[in-house]
Amino acid sequence: MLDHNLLGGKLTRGPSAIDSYSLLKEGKQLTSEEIILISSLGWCIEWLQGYFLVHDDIMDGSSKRRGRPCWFRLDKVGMIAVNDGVLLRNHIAVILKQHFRGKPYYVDLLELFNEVEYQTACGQMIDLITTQEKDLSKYSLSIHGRIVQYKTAYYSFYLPVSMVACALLMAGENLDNHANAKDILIKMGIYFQVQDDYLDCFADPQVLGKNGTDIKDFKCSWLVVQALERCNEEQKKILDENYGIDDKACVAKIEALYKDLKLEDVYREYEENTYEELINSIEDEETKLSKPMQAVLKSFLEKIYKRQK
Ligand code: GPP
Ligand code: MG
Ligand code: MG
Ligand code: MG
Repeated sequence: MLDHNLLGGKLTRGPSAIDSYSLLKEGKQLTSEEIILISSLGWCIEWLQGYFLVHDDIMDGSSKRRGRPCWFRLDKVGMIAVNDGVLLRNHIAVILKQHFRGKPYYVDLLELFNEVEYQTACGQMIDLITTQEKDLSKYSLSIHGRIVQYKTAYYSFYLPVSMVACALLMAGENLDNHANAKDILIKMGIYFQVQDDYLDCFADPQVLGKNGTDIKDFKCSWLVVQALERCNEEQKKILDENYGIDDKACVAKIEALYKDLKLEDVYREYEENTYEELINSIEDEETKLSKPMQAVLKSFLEKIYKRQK
């Protein structure tokens, strides 16, 4: 179960904790204890991610993940996957207890994981109930932003930096208040999920390691929101009649509509503008970020800019 659900992904979140810690220590050599502690924290995010994905794939009715069948799709697994997700989630507490029980920031770490899991589950809730209502008139950029801020940005971007900041602050390092970085991290998380929504339809499934499900699932994806803003009456009819129907021909009609509306170009422009805006706000004097924190944020941004999977 662990081999299937913890390995084989991009590992963007776990190692970013270690990179961030090194950058914030400004090149000072890490002790072997620090390396073990920060690596354990990095792995906690990967276990959290493993748990989210096992459950998310059931909820989204997905078939592939990381180039393999989703865990619940295996004959020997099925709905046992629900409990496996709970086990993955509970091991975060096991890891934290093993390595951090005696540290002054132990409770802060536990609270951080609880808070972020709660935010993610709230995002997942809005993501799912909007698909039940099947009402395209409710889909807009602002509801999309709300869903993705909660379901993705907190755990993928705010969590790694907060975790590292927590370990550093409590270890007595003189770190600037990372609250200023929070807005930027959330914006980056939204950008990351817009990429995920785009790739769901436009990426090669072989490269992506998963098949798109957003169209058949009636998701409030960035693509459908852009389509709604640009379609004429005839195209709106295609959306109304085919979006959210689990049928290859209906999905193909939506994909063709996205191509007609040139959403690939719209996305490319969004990506360029967002990248530039993020770099500007990281470097903006008004944001009052220290040079090491700027380096952390830039390294996150470079990792995701123009990603293909
Ligand atoms: C990504 O959405 C969001 C998550 C993986 C959070 C799941 C939260 C839970 C509480 C289970 P997505 O469905 O677009 O991701 P993907 O495209 O990888 O399936
Ligand atoms: Mg989902
Ligand atoms: Mg999903
Ligand atoms: Mg997705």
